[in-house]
Amino acid sequence: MSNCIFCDIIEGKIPAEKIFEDDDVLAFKDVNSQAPYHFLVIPKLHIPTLNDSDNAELIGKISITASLIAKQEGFSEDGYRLVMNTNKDGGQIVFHIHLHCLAGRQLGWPPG
Ligand code: DGP
Repeated sequence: MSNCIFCDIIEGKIPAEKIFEDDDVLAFKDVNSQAPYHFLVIPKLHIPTLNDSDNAELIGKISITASLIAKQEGFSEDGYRLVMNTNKDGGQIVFHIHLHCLAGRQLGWPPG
């Protein structure tokens, strides 16, 4: 997809600190980190928002990928937060579905 920064990362046109990649998903560090661990998991398929997909397998896979990385990185027991911002009120800035994984400190609730 042209004009999508995350598609450009998938295609290697923009550099990113990649954590995990397979045929379906890519995980990489968020450039604007909000926690000691802050990475994004995205599907390689361009889907603008959660409103645009009923692909349960792929949407589920990004969650499972985040949990596997949490185990691998050793913060699954202390815990983490998964967030998918959707559209204006959700604070979505990049319109290619992405799951934020935040961890490594006590996270506040409710979010601001
Ligand atoms: P959201 O508000 O949910 O759309 O968050 C988008 C996130 O994407 C934000 O936390 C910053 C991150 N981000 C934006 N552009 C880039 C980039 O070029 N590289 C990386 N690694 N992260 C990016």
